Amino acid sequence: MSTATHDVPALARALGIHDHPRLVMNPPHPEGLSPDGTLAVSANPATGEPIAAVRTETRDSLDATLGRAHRAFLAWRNVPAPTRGLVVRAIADEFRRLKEPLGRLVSLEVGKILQEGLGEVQETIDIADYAVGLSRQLPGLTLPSERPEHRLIEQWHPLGPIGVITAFNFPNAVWGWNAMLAAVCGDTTVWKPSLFAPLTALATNHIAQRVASSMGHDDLFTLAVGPDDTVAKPLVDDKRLPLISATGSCRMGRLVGEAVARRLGRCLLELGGNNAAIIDASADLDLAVPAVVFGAVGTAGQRCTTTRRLIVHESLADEVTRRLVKAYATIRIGDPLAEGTLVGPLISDAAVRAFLAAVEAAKAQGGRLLCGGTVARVPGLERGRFVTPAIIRAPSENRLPIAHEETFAPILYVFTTRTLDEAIVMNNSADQGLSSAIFTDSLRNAERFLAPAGSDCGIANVNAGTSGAEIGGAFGGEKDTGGGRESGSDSWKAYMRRQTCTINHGSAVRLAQGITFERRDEHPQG
Ligand code: UN1
Repeated sequence: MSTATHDVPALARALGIHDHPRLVMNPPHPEGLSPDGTLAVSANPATGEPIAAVRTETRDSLDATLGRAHRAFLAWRNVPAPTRGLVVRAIADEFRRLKEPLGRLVSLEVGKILQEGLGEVQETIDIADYAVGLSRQLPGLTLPSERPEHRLIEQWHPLGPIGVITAFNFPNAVWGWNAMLAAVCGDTTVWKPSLFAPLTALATNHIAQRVASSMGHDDLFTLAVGPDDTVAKPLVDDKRLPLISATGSCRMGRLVGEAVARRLGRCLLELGGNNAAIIDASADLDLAVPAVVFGAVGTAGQRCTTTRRLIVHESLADEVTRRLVKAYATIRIGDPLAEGTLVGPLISDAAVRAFLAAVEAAKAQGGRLLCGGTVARVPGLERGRFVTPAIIRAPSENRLPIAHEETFAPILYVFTTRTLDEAIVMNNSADQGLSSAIFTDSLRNAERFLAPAGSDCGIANVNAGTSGAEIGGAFGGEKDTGGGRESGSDSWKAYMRRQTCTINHGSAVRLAQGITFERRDEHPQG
């Protein structure tokens, strides 16, 4: 293990936050919120040791932050979109330059392996590039007017400061999806990050704002670190934020959704997933098995797109589980920054407890534990939150109630089916509807999976796993996943307000629907 990779002061210097007024090195408290609530202490989940802390907001400072974000919006909305794109382009370049230290910080703070930490920063670079292209588009429509000498158009205007609430597992990229689109759309952002990842948030936000300020635009990106009652709740309730974009649990999403609906604001919710992959009788197992392994154990099972359920044709079930168990046996669990590690720690001791409890529940419900399901001992990292990824085969009648719960950990429940119809019903039986996949060499089965009566999820892949979406498509899901769409395609529309304009270039008043509104008894035209 190289010490340089764990050197937080060096990372802070590389990222330009070493003298940030909100950063506190060597915090005098264990991880979590300090007793007086003024510090969010971040820990390395591979060691349990605090690494640094970020000063939290007070009610007053939060109000001031919102005021600054709002004032910045009033100016930013008037900057031409392609000029806004130039700022985002410069931000993308800075993230390119700092990809390595920022990716390391992500790994250090939330425990994902370095490849995935770097991949996450790349995802922010990708969405920023996408946003730059969009800054020359943001297209409205011209529609045919029913009236002579009239024109009917739709245009898109900036919406306002956007509240962004993110989870620990993508502490950089999910902000990127929101903030980079918001910026080209003419909006500013106020970001409340997870208390598990305040350092990544401080660095990420600072990098973007430093670039924007150097180009003359202050307060485009603001950060509000703190617990839910002093930060998230006031954001969610604040009318100055016309849109709240929130990523996290279904429970959190319900609270946010209700509160924002009460003030008739807009919500963009990206909540949990209980994603399944189907392997049909024709599937190429050399392709399917590695894809399922990445989907199930990547990011230690802590993606909202993680493969949690595997639905296998009965003719292949034994072979698939045999190959999976063999593949799991080769997975190196350990320091996420060490070369060769594939599975890092879970985020917290509570996550480890939830993992163990789910495994116990599955066994009590008749599930057969094929491998893993224990705490993993990693030499030199005894206080790390490591577990051995579990594969659990459901009993023959496929009844396994625990599989309906999203445990944010690497547990793969395996079910067997006889027909594709049965498999699709099972895929769709989850409360959530985020991601899904089918592995098949049958064109007909692939198309049936994608047809209206097929997968009910926001993401449906063929011969590609449930996780690891590119930024170019819209990202999000149905049912308890919350219905929001972020990232690519036309997700930008959520960050703008639509205006429909009727322009009369004639000299007569002409009413729609053929209405005449005058005393003479005339027939309407057309
Ligand atoms: C999340 O887990 O909240 O598709 C986001 C993926 C990533 C994003 C996951 N691109 O797995």
